[in-house]
Amino acid sequence: RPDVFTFGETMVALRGSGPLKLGGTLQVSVAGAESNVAIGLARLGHEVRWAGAVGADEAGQLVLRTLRAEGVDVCGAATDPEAPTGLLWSEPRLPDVTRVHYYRAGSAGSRLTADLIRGAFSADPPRVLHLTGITPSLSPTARRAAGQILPLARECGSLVCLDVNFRARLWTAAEAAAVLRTWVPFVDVLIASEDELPLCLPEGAGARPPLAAQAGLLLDLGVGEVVVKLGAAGATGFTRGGPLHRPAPSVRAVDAVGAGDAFVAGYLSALLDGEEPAGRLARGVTTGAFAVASAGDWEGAPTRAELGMLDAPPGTVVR
Ligand code: KDG
Repeated sequence: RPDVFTFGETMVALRGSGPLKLGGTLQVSVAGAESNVAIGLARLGHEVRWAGAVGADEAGQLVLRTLRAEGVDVCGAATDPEAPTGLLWSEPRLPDVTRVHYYRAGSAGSRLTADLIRGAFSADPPRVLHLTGITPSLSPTARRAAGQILPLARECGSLVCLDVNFRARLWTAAEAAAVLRTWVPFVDVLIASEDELPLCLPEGAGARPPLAAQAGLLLDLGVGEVVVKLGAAGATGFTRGGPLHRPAPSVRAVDAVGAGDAFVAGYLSALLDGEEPAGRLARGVTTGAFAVASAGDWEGAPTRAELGMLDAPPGTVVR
């Protein structure tokens, strides 16, 4: 069975080099939180299946060709003849501030259905199901697809990993919380940034208890591991065994977009290899650092042989 099954919307990504309103040249690639994770895992040698819908257009071909080229199984992907592939423009506005503009309302990816996702999952249930909080924000059908796969994953013995990935441009915090809270009982590994974690807490948990107390509430609800991504400060994992912190390797920051997805890929890779939480955090912050040090969401994801490269002193030439 595949190591990981994931699904969601993957779009064409157009990346400018400065303010978009000034024109200039764009670099064309693809982006989607779940497919970023899929590529990160495939580069590390894992067997990964991605499902989602693309339009019957050149942009959809670019998405599928890219995923295939990266070794991601797309046999569960569908082409929707009635809607276009979504589009994302990213604009590096300041050295450390990137603005993202979505053109995805009504896109093929947002119209993914429960039938499509159930079929792709059931064809060969994976060891790990990975999903994000972006998918339920896309449309009622996408929300149903994600909601229905959770009990199925439990039945099939797949471990469930959820990355909250709250996108304020797509829905409100109240809408997100109403959905994510109902998902928590099905989640084994819950990954979030510090500001996203409260979206998963039960109603009445108070405005914002301390981080360890938030994690404690989630562990009490049956989550096995709560992992909080802290950006340049690294990540902290909470399990019944207590908290564990791992600082991030320091790198020259080029583009932080995609770092969270890269972290998830590294974390799950180590989990699939049977590593303990400390080893999972260590690989997560390493793959996250690769993403920060490279342009693009997934392009800089390391292979297994490259994982040790961050330890090389500045000026190293590998011959
Ligand atoms: O995590 C990076 C993602 O934000 C990017 O790839 C696009 O999936 C995306 C989204 O919905 O923002």
